[in-house]
Amino acid sequence: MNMSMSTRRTRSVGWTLQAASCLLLIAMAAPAAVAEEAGGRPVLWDDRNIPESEMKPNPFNMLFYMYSTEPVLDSKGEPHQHGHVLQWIQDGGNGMQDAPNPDGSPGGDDSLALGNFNMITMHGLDGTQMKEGKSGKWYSARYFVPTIRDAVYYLRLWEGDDVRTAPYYQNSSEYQASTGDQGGGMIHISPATIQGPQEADWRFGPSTPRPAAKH
Ligand SMILES: [Ca+2]
Repeated sequence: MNMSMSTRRTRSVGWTLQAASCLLLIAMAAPAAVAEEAGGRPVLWDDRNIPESEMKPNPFNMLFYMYSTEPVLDSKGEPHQHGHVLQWIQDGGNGMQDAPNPDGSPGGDDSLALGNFNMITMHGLDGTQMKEGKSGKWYSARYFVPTIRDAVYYLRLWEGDDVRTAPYYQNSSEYQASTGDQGGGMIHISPATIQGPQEADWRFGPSTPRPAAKH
């Protein structure tokens, strides 16, 4: 990577951080929206208004921003299409990325994250959110604010815009964070390691077919 590319990338990530801050302020003033439910947890999108019922203060002073600066490749070896979706998943305690349920919800002891969002739409990384394109890059439109003190999280990227029908998924496999522990497919977010903003650049493992529905 040459210097100009590096500078551009740094500016791009800086821009998205500013955009995320603006969106956070807008969201705080926006009217309530209806949340879906999945496995007993509300489905909250990073780029949509937060329902008033889910608006909570930042109890543990943790802000977590996430993205992929390298293209994530799909089952065909091509960059993922914009509009594909990612789940931000909380491990239930067994330390494993359990396979999803046939309906696309987190399986095993896992569940969607508790906080201000748990679903992310891939929009590319450069400039405004782009609905068209196949960059395989994404960023969270907001900082994640967890509403529990300690938990371990991971990402699941689906090859489609609906977790109920997307044919393949990929789990996060590695990350690079600004501080705290480094690497692995799962990250521990806790006041002991994060105070204020932190960010992580994620990579993903191989494509896996979605589990078949049981009859
Ligand atoms: Ca688990």
